[in-house]
Amino acid sequence: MSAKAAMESRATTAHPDVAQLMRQYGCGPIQFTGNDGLYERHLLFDNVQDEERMGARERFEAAARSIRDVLSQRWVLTEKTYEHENAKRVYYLSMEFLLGRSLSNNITNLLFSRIAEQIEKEKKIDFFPIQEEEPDAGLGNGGLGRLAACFLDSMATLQLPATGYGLRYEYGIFRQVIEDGWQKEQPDNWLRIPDPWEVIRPHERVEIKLNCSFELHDGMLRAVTGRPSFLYGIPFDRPIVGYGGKTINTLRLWAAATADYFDFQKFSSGDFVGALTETLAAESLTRVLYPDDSTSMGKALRLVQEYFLVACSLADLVRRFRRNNSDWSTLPDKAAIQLNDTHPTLAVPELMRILLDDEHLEWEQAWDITQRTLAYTNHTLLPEALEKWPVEWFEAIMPRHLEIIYEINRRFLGSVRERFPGDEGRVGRVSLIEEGLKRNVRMANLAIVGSHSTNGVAAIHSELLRTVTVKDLAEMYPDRFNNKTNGVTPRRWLLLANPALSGAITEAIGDAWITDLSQLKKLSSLADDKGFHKAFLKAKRDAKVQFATWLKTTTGQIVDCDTIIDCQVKRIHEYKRQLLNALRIVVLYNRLRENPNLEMAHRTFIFAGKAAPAYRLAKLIIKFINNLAGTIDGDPTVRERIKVLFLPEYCVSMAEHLIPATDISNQISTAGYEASGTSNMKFMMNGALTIGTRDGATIEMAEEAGEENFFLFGLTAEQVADSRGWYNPWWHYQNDPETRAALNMIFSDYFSRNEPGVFEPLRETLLTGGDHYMHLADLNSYLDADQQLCTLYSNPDAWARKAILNIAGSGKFSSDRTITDYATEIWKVGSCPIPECGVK
Ligand code: 26V
Repeated sequence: MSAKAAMESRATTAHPDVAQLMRQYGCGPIQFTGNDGLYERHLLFDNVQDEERMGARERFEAAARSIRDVLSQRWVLTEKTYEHENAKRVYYLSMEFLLGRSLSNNITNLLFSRIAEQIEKEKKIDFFPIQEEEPDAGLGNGGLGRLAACFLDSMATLQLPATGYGLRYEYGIFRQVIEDGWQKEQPDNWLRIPDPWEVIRPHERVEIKLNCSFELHDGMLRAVTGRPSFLYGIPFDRPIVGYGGKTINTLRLWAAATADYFDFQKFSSGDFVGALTETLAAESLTRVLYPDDSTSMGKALRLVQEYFLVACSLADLVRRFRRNNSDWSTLPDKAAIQLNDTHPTLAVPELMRILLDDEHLEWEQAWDITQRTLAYTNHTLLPEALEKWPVEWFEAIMPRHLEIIYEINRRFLGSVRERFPGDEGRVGRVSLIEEGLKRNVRMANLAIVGSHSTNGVAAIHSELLRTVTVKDLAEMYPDRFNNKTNGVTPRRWLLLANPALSGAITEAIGDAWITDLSQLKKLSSLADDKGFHKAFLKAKRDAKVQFATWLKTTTGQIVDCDTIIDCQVKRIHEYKRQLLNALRIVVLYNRLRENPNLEMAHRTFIFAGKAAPAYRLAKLIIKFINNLAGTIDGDPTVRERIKVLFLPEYCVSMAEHLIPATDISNQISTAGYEASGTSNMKFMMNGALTIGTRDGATIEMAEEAGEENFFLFGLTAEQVADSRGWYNPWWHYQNDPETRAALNMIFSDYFSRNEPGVFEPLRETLLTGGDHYMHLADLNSYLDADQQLCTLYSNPDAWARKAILNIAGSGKFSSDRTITDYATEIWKVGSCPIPECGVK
């Protein structure tokens, strides 16, 4: 095929004409013409109001409902095809799905962008405020939840028969406001106004038995033990549109509900209000997403939430399996269940319970089926984040599951003793139960023992997991351990978020990259092409202007597009070292104060991210960044040259605006602590250069782009581990004048004139407490790498060259690649294409 013909055929794949598209979506009883007036009908009939009086919210709902109408018949056909084919299915179980907005994403994936543009023009509708009206579905804390959302996009795009299972939290991740520099949390009541995407399926409810009831005490929900009850799980389905709109998978979120006759006794004895209060309490189970911090681990209700997700999802998938199959030994050929972290690990004892108690299988067979069906992904090595639940809570809330866990453990420890006779130390370490005054169930051990696959999320992380964190278990089951380096969806994170750059890329290499990101490699040959440099630099500039305009209208904050935009956006955590970034800025600030004529590129340092509400030091780091920003702003000698911004309420939508505009991406965790990172990949594919440590997937990113195009610095994971015994932050304080000056400034209340002593805890973290995350050890090499970057920036062609080579090397980090690896190596699932109808 000639190049021109190839381009044309690609153009038709990505943008079929309206009639052709409408035939694809009119694959059921309703045919579409493309001019059906869906939007106008929804606007009028859903609101029963004069069009003049309709605001952005009504317009958003009408637009979303029209799009849902268009995809409905393919959604139905997708499920029908899976049923008919009796295909092996993937079930992705996750307590979190950080979806963000759906309208623009669905329009993109349905290939409706051009039609939407046309409508915008013809009907003089401004699409921007309508889009901005959609609340982010913030049903996740950070990386783990966003990864689950990217995976859903890739599974649908790859036409895999996959279902996501999660919880329908009425309150997602808290909203962050900054008051006086401090983070304050506010509830995120995102479902206050009904969500146009979800479809409630009351007839597919499932019934979940619990050995506890629920009570509200002083506004706190509590599990009351010893009073068995049952809850309904009500499914709320959301469409997941694969790119091209052929496959529409389902994300099924469960909401807890009680029967109307819940406490009939109380009801009939006249305590009408009491009975209803109990109903309200029980239905609160799925009300809120727990924030990712160690205090959540102390909450029994979180454990019940985890059980509820598992019990509802397994009941649902078992029901589906039974509709088409009768032989239980074929379950692993029909279902692959992926556990997103240990949060859904109760799937191990719950599946065993179903097979033993409901289906009356023998232990050996039930165990074989359970292991072959389940697989587990680990997302963190931090000891405080590894889930452990008190045995006494199991006794009270789910005694039968505890019994099963004990029996699994008895058999498992038997096999350990057989293999390592006399090694009781090992037995203690691998046991599913942590012994001691308070006995705990170790959820990671349970997940590893009860499944056939355990994977980490980047090469270094998988290696550390296998050789350090769960070394003894890996020795028992070496074949179970594998790596699946994370990825992100290029549809949301490049095509949709960065129209300027994706346009330039498509112009250069065609649009096949949208579903095959390895195509970006073709850009390497343009790394020295001045014309393409220009196109890249223009795209970056456009994205900066877009971002600055958006920021000004949403928060009022001002960004100068002529400065280097240098970002660190992620959850605030000591190991991610936002404090190291802040120290770098203090040193640069001091250099400018000491030598106002110093040549230094003008820069905007942007931070964004939420701190867990109970994580005091993380909240203090936010306060410090805000005070640093204020101090620099108030200093006329430097404020034209460096500016620090903390953007409140970091969320998926903010990331979509910010990442394309970024020049420098900071990925500076203490090596060995960031499992993978995924924002690092998004920045890379949007043409930012990375300054970072050799940690998580950043290592693989540098490999792909070439280390010479990366700005790596600092201790390696090995060096961090080896220096644990003797590392002394005082050495750096005493021997490095810039480090000492920066710290002295902080401790002398330079940044806290009106709040003396407020930053004292930073002294504890960075010096007296031993600087566990080794900020001071890496500060100098960070500054060196930073200097190299700034020098490079003064040469736009040299900068563009490296950025282009980064984009060209980012192909590996598509979640399509990650999911293909999961599908072939863990799930053994193939695609199940939905019949084409009407498409010529
Ligand atoms: C822990 C807890 C504890 C109890 C309450 C709620 C809660 C929620 C989440 C977590 C664990 C979070 C682990 C996590 O997000 N890990 C991140 O996973 C990303 C995707 O694999 C990865 O890129 C990041 O490096 C890793 O930190």
